[in-house]
Amino acid sequence: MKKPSIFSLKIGFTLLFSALVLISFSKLQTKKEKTWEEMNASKNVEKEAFNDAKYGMFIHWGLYSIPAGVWKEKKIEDYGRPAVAEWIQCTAQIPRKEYATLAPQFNPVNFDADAIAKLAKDAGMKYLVVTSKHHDGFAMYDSEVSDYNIVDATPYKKDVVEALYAACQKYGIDFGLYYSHNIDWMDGNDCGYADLMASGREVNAKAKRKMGANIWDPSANTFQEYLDNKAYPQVKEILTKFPNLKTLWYDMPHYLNLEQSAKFYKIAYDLQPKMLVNERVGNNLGDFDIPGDNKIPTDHLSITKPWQTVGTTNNSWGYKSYDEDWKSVKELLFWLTEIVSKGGNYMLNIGPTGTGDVPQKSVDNLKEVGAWLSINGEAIYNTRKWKVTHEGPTKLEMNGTGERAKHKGMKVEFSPQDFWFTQKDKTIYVISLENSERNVAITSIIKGKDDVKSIEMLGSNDTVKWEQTEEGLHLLLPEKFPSKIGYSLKVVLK
Ligand code: JFZ
Repeated sequence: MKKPSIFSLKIGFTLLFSALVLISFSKLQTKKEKTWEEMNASKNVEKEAFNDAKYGMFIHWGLYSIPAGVWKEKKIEDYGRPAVAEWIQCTAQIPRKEYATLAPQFNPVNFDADAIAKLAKDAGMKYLVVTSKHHDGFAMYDSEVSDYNIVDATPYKKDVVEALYAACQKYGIDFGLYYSHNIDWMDGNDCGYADLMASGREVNAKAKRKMGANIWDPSANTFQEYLDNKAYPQVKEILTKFPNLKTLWYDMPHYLNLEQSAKFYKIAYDLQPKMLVNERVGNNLGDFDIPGDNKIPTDHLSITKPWQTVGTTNNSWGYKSYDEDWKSVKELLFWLTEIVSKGGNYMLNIGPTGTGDVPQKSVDNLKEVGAWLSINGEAIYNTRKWKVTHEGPTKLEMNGTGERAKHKGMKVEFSPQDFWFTQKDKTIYVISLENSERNVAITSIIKGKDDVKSIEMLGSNDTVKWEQTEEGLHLLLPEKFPSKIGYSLKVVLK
């Protein structure tokens, strides 16, 4: 057989070499970092599922549940603001070593993860988010990164996040974690305040007030060392220990720069690419927005991302021993209905006590709302906002935790002419929170614009009598109402 000439060998090697270069370059290309837009856009299915879920449980639980709003016999309000119980270390400026003496006292023997997950289920909640580490820096899971955690630093020695994670899987409740990535009063130094001021970046009012920074007893390490040695590694470890999360709920990002927020987002994406990250990752890098705590947005039409309002069952996230100002069932139904009619999600908080009990009023009210949802849930879950969110005489604005606390013992009354709307395909759901009248008129569903084919009351087999004109719908409702509070109509359009 004729030997190949030098020339053809050279050609062969050149072709082989260029093929290798091309392959490695294309590999590099595929390795090219994804942009935030690409990572965010890859979660559209999960965003739709988030928009379908509508209602979930938030849990704030930690060392702060022991003092429960009181430090050295003085209420948190008498130290200043914020007055929510989980801020006690900051508001009362408790030195790190002194606050850490709570850890050996933490022995929540009454904690029952199964009961809490079942409560979420019975409450009609579709997901649950629990504080894995709040601003005090104490981890409620078995952390390898820091011994300042419930397994290594308390007599209880059990991983409550793991227990809740397993219980939620048992009841089919989607699971998420809260992580305070910027503020950490044990190890976070000044939570980046000095870096922020040195950077010359635009500083908002909260940042000017050093809101949330540990300025009374900061840790000796730098903020960057906190990020590198605690925050980034802990986020990686919770996303590795709990591999099937639906959402990661970062909080209070105000001092973080774009690069730091982007790193927190990327860590989440690389470990759980289908998990949604909330806007408090910072610098507008969230997959879903949070209009504010206990805040129902009035500008919901300008919110382009999926969004979620978080709310307390009284006026504190962490358990506060003397806060008995519980939202009534009717008020909770108002929050849920108003938020869902505007296209949002409602995540409602419980604050277990230092012994692991859930306040009974929270349990009772959540179960009542769950009973309402077992009849009216079709008007809430899997719906989207309609062109009209609400009609009627009652206008109720909810503008934040502090705001509501001023309306002590808030009474919410509505008229039988107050209606909220949701939509699914060619069906409009009409929700009322009063059932004192059988003769009602709905002016937003007009003949010639939204012609009605049929109307039924959810949970009832009785006939709804109706007539539609250019002025709207005139109805005679059945004598019996399926729910104690209000009712829902399923209005199918032609
Ligand atoms: C934060 C935390 O500080 C608080 O302890 C709790 O965890 C809550 C859910 O989140 O509080 C906030 C954060 C942001 C706003 C208000 C309270 N905000 O932007 O209006």
